[in-house]
Amino acid sequence: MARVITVAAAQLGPVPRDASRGTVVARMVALMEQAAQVRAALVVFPELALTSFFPRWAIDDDSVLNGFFESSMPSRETQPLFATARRLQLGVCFGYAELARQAGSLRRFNSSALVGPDGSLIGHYRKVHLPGDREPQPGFEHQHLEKRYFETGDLGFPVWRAFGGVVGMLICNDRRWPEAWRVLGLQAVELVLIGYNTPMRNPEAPEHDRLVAFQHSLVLQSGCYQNGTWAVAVGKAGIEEGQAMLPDSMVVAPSGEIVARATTSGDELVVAEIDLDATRSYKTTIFDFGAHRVPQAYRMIIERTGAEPPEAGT
Ligand code: CDT
Repeated sequence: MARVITVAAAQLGPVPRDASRGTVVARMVALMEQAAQVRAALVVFPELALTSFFPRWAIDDDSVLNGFFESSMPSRETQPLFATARRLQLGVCFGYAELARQAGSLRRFNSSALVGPDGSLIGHYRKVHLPGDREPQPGFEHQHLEKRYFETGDLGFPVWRAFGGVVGMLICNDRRWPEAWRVLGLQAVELVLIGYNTPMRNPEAPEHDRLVAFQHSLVLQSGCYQNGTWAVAVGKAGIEEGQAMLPDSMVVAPSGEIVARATTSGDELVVAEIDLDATRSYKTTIFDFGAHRVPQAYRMIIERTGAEPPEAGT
């Protein structure tokens, strides 16, 4: 039996540094209204959706830095996202900078939240792969200081039973690492929700700049195909505070085909009707992990080469 749902990638155009949460949340609510009109079950927003991509700046003043973080979720300012989800019976996923108080100390993560159509929090993920630097790099027009502002996510790569299927989240740079996809794939993931902020230029390797869009779709298409899953990938696009950010939000099928794609660099809803059962014809044939994947052979190879063995079953 088909498990068909409509999903929407809610691409955001630039968010200025001084944009209030209220203005960004209002833009997000407008996109949620559009998603409800096409009867979407789920709308997905970018990484760090609520603010400008602040890791481009070296910020030394903690009170300024804290202004980009959420110390509770929902908060007074983000509550409208939860209320709108409930009012429209619409799931929502969005990225935000998380300031957590754990065992008396403050911890910072690059996180995403998954909210159900009843407005309650289904799950929460903390980004594992943090690109860029801890210290500002001399001569770079824009910094990429995620290592300065965030700790490595400590929640693993969980999946949730939601929206009629098995759902996981990755955040931006995570999508470039096959093991992140595979840990989700080993849990039979059927829909991966991915927000990103991808600069069009990488001053560390300008020779990659012409390939930014190609490598973005390459990892999404291969991650989906090799794990028999759908993905919704959503960017913060356009020229944000003088820095060009990749648009190209898309929905990718378990076949690896792109089924819907953004056509602008601004706020735009990219909609696709997807059948979660389309994952079956990959998970039960060419990528039937139980039948064809041989973890003990990987272990043997790793032992022979002297590398650290992975956890059992991974
Ligand atoms: N936000 C994020 O993770 N962006 C990275 C840029 C890496 S270049 C320093 C990405 O993988 O898209």
